[in-house]
Amino acid sequence: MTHRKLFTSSIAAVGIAIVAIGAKGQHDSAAVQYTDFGSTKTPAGPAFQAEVQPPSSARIKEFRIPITHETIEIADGVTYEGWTFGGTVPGPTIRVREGDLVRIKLVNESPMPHSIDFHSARIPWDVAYRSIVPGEELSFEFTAHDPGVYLVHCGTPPVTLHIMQGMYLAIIVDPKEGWGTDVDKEFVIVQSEFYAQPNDNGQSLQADFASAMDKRAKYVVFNGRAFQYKANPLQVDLGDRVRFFVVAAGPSFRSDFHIVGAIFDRVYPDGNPLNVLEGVQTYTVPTGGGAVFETVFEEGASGVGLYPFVTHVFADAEKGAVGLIQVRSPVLTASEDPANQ
Ligand SMILES: [Cu+2]
Repeated sequence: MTHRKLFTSSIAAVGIAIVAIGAKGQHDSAAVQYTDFGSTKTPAGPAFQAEVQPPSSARIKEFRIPITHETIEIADGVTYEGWTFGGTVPGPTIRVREGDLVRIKLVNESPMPHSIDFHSARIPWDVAYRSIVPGEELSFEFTAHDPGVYLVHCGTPPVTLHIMQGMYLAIIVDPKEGWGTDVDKEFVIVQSEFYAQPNDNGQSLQADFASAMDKRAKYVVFNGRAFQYKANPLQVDLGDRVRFFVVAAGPSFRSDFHIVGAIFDRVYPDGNPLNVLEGVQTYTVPTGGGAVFETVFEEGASGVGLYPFVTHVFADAEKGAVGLIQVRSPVLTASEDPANQ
């Protein structure tokens, strides 16, 4: 699929508003893109939408991020009393370009104090990342100077609790000159873990802080739910170059990211293309870090078939951090054609 098709569908899908300012015909760089994550929730069923679209050309990007407390599904049929940015766990992926001005409006619609910490911003912690009380709003802005893929999380103490409750998301800052390759599909994978125990009414699970302090996770997940991409594989076509933006939200586990049956021809630690590794089997994304991974699925080299992606810390993969990529041929081969069965 081409970039252009992807971009067109993204505009329709997320319902963002691009508001031109200044004279008619002015270049896109004089536009403001406004996204309200209270009204554009990331689809979470049947699996959290992992595929992401390129950033718009607007040089100013504004995001309204509501904080809410929600009952979320963290494994098949297992619900959890979580805390969210934008109503989902993880929260919505934010995507901007290097040099963009990013304006954040955080709105606390929950019954307790929370905050937000952007690893992509160079900004005073005591001003931008302070906790806000129920009903309070906080606005700040930063210029996205540093390309990469970063963790965004709640930093209100105890931070372990606020992260394990689900308060994290990924922000992608695309390099000014692009990533250097043309990809056909891009996916965001946020790894995190849940520490859970039954709640008082026995309906849902709730936080188990003692387990969190012992690092005894109940589930380790990609994009908020155990095994969701095993049931609903990520779909790519034969011949596709695929880029993965991987973030390890923790609160305490890293991600040793690996695709069974594939090799990454490039990995950018922290997502900065100045850091480039070639020919990588497994790369560790540290807790609180991110990395960009690229591979090609082509005939004779990771061709048509199924490819598990895991954290190669297998005790964590057994708890849910495993998914599948399905590589399909746009044209059926003789053995796949039902007419030949
Ligand atoms: Cu919080």
